Amino acid sequence: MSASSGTAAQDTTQEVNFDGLVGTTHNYAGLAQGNIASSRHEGLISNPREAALQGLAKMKALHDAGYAQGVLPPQQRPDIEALRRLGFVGNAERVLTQAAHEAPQILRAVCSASSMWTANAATITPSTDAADGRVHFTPANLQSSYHRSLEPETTGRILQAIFANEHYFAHHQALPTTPVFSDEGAANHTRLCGRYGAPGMHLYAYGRRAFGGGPAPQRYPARQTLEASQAVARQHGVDNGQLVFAQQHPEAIDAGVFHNDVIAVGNGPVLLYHERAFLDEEGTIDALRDKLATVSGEPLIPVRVPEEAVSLEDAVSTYLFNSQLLSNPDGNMTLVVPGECQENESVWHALHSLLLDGPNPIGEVVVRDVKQSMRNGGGPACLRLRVVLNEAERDALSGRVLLDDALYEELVAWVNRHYRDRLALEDLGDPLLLRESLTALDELTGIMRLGALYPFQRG
Ligand code: SUG
Repeated sequence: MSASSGTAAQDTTQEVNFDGLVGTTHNYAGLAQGNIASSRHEGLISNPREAALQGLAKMKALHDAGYAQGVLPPQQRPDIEALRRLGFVGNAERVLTQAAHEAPQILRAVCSASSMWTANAATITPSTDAADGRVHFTPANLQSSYHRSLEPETTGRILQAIFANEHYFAHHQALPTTPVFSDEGAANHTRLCGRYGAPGMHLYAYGRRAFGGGPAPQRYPARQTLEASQAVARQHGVDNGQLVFAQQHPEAIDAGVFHNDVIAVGNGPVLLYHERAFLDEEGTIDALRDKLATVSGEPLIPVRVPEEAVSLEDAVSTYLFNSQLLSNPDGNMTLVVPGECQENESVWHALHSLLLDGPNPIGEVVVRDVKQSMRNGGGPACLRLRVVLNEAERDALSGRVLLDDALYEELVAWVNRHYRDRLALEDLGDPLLLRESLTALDELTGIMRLGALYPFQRG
């Protein structure tokens, strides 16, 4: 495994994957409707330390292979301010113990470590594709679920702290928090291109239209609306010629594909997808082919996985498509898949026969164990937010957020110092857990040089 920044010698643009550090309260609360793994594992004892170390090990492996790797800090959980907003009063410990007694379901939600899945943190447009030549950020409102709707405010603050230089970076408010503009961020957005530094094509996948009706899933919620995707593209000033909006197959959502990144992944000119990812497969692929050719001169390389090779059910249980597809200097690509793919015979076979031996640039498969996250429906691709940056933009980053050996060692030691290796739902109301979490976060902002990020640090 080894990485590249593109083929043109003068192009310094790279994709930087910003992974979310798993928080101290990582647990299995069964909070996410339509996410089969989350429902299936409700009540399981979690291991926050192992979860955080698995995430860091993935980051380190990609860093060692030469890919640019970033880190995003977790959010403050338990979210005491969220409980106060719901009428719990007194000091933090009282608020916590009262919630544990009176509203254990709400307590679960305000303890979720769901900010680890940074593919849902925001949608990003690289400077090459934005009208004003800056990198644009819109935090996802995540309004489909209460526990995730607690994230956008802090997400915005974290992104603004890291991408602070206004000359290079532009930040937007999250879309209005209402079902019409339901937005789950980059998990439903894929940029296709030739070189990273050349203009690209933006595929926005949505689950339903808010206005005008049309097909929609029957069983599970569609978490992204067309109207939300259009608004984000408009905020970022992306030209119409660079946009394709495609509806997810409602049957896929009803089979547990709650985000498009559970059923498709793209990188460069390659789109790896399951035949039931999109409602109109042919129309979507044709539109992508035409627009990519016009925008970049690059032929689209669709890699289609048919139902007969991998069923929707296997795609959802193994997260084959929730892989990271990464570019290498020799023009080949590496696919980073979760361990579950290796455990499923038909998926493992398809990986070799269709992908590795097929007519496409995927030349290597790397298996990573992120089981603690997978049990909540978060694979390798959920754990990272892709930000395409040129050299000047990378130099303009604030804080210590690009992984190197020293930062990795410090973060591993920090996890080992502060994280529990066992957490049951009954432990969430433990005032000690709150104290441990705040101590850990306070130390983390020091390690990452991010200043006072969290409400408890701001008074
Ligand atoms: O929003 N799970 C997350 C998983 C997000 C995965 N992200 C991407 N596909 N990009 C969700 O469904 C479960 C939390 C719990 O049940 O404890 C949860 O929120």
